[in-house]
Amino acid sequence: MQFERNGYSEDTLIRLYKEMLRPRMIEEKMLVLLRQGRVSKWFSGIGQEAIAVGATLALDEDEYIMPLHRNLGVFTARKMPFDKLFLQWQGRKEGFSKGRERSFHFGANEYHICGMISHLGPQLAIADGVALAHKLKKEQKISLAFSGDGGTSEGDFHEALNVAAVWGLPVIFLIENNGYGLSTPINEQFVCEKLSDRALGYGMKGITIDGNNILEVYKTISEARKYCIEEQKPVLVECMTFRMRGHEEASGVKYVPKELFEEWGKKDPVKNYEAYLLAEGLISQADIEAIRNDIQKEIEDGLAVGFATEPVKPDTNEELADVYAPGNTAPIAPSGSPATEKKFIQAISDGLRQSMERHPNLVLMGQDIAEYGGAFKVTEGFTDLFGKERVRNTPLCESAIVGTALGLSLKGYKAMMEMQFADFVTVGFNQIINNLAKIHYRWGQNADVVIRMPTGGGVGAGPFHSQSNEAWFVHTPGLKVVYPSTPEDAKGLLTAAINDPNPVMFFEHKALYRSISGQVPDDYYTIEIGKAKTVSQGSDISIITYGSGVHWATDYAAAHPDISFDILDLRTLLPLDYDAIRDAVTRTGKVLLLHEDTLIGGIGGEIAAWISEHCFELLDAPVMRCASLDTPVPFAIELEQNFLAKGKLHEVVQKLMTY
Ligand SMILES: Cc1ncc(C[n+]2csc(CCOP(=O)(O)OP(=O)(O)O)c2C)c(N)n1
Repeated sequence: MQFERNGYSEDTLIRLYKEMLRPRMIEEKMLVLLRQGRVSKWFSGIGQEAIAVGATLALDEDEYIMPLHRNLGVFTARKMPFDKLFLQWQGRKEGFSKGRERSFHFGANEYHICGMISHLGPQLAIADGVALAHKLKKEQKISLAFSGDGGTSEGDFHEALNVAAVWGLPVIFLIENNGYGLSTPINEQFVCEKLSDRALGYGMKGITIDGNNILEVYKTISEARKYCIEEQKPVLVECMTFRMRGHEEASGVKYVPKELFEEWGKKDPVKNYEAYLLAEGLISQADIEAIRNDIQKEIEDGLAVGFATEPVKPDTNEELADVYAPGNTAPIAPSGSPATEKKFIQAISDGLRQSMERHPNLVLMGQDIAEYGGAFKVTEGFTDLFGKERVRNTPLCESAIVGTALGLSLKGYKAMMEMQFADFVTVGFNQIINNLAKIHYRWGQNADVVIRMPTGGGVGAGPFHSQSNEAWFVHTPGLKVVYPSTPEDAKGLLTAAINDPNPVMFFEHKALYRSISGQVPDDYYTIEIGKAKTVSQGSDISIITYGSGVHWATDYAAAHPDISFDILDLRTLLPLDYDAIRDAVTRTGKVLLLHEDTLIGGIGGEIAAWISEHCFELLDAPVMRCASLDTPVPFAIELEQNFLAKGKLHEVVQKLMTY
């Protein structure tokens, strides 16, 4: 192996050595503990240390890194104390994730490390968001995200690189090409000659280097960093290396030809670099011994701390409390200004505009939302008011934009993403469910993101522009799900969602956009998330509903004055307002749960279960549900009318009345 000194000082050369030796020695110890059953799972990076260490040391300490499961060297080079790392791997409360995460699936803001989720590819777009924050603040900084060779086959890889290229983001995408993705060799993963060739397709620079040569990695990443900052562009760096152990320790290496271990064993990054330093007279055997002894001591001390701590004692209240980030969410009343009659959609636009004025750190992203004003024109005129930096058209890539929103949040920004239609959330689903929703519980980072979801049917738009998919998100701890039915609520709940430091799925029924009007205070105000509203009090039947269901219920009640209806508008589906639900049950003893969503697995089932568990004595009849047909949403207007819950309302009301 050929090492080029490149004028690096002796200090730098020795530092690189020490930092490469630390993860090697820690891993060797972990493998012993693993065999003794004292550590549960281990993904080895032995043989790949030069990449994690060289890249980390080439960056400033306050530049975010998005590492993966073989990058212990990132964590150690950022000087995370070994004792705390060991506590983390043991699942102890004193680790980085209070025992909630395993192996390398954690991050820490003070070390500027964003922890991975198992799905690998989603890491990449988070780096886009961090880089966007740097760009907006005109900071001379970059972010760096890792991918394996296998991970490059994920759509997230393509989306993240494309967004970075189109937006001119200073990101280094670093591929560790170690020959295998679990057992799959690279010739079954991709057929381009080099993975760095893909850069050309995104209009960015790509380079392939020897990932086992620490000086080559350090120099390449240092230069790439400079390039990213000066040119405000991303770079793709492919580091050739080899996985010297199994995918994870339990899985073995039977499928890897022996010759490869021999060949790559000769290219060991630590031994070769050590030999170079010795040959150049930069280090002596005695120095090496001393360095090894120091690291050994650090490991032994850390293990002693780790073994002395007790297993975590579960505290259910704390577990539940950490699902959401704390924040001041007290409602803000309008300051007595007049109210104006506004359509539902104007109220949303109003709330968004006033939030942009109130929060200079709020960035809007979505397809066609800039000059065009969005598919429904919610952001029309916004670029004139706030500029294209803060009102951003995105390429067609929902997953990357949700990831970018999270990256912005890491840097203290707020992000609002407009899904063009709620149906398209499926292609951003993973980032929402697994990254946004879980990140605070996992390692204390909040996701200050609102996703606006134009939703629902009734407009003859067919199966992919009409769905009600709110229940998918209600089932995901960590999200808030808000669903207003009136213009006043739409504005006040949207401003509240943007204030809230947590991820909020904000549903806007498209059929209400221009059909519903109401008085909306002109001033900025917020309405508390998690509070339902009694639309009318009655004594015969309580209809518990939200969104378009509120209008169906009130229309039906107006047409049937002989029945005394109690109507509760939930407004927030997660967290639910159980007090208001109980009050509604108390008033009538007969409950009808109404939603446009289909029946099976809809939120009506959840509320019905809660009522039967907690309000059984208050009931005079079984809780009944009125929901749409369990089919996809059909196109033909006759079929759609047949599908929608509205058409069944009369039947269910009669059933309940005659019970
Ligand atoms: C979306 C997803 N699919 C499959 C897996 C299972 N899995 C975990 S790591 C891995 C291989 C990854 O290979 P590569 O990206 O080359 O990284 P390496 O493990 O070689 O460092 C697979 C298939 C996963 N974690 N996530």
